[in-house]
Amino acid sequence: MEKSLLMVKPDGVSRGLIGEIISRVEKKGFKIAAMKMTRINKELAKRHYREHNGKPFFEGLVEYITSGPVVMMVVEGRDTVRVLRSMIGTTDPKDAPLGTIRGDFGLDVGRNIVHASDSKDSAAREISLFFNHDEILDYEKADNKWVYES
Ligand code: DAT
Ligand code: MG
Repeated sequence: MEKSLLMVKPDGVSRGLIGEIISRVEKKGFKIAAMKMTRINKELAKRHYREHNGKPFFEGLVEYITSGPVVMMVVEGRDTVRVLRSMIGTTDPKDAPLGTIRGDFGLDVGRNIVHASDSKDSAAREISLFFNHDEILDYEKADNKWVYES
């Protein structure tokens, strides 16, 4: 099954949205294969967001993401990368559809609550940035036979 990295950013943690976000992921049928609360250091933040290095918002983005604890998850299921991106909504929460995490809870592109990998390649890179192999757990969810037809 496909894996993606989902992060509750410092604003999501501070605003008490961890449970809400985990709940949506679980209710959708996904498996949480790994999870931790941590504070990202500047170096790791810059590596994670390397594609944005040099953009006007880069420094602010690194400040924001390192400003407090985050909750990191490896989420596993069918088409996880694509489905999680649609569940979080577009980058600017003002434009994100209601029903998405960003659309329901945010108003500022610089405080958009969650991160989710945007491709399978990014997912593999980002997961290896934040998790060791032995932190990603292999177990079977009891509801799998109801979430998937086959
Ligand atoms: P996404 O997080 O939807 O993948 P992205 O990869 O384009 O979006 O940008 C990474 C983060 O950078 C995004 O979550 C919030 C911040 N960001 C992007 N564009 C921005 C902008 N124009 N002003 C301020 N922050 C921005
Ligand atoms: Mg991105």
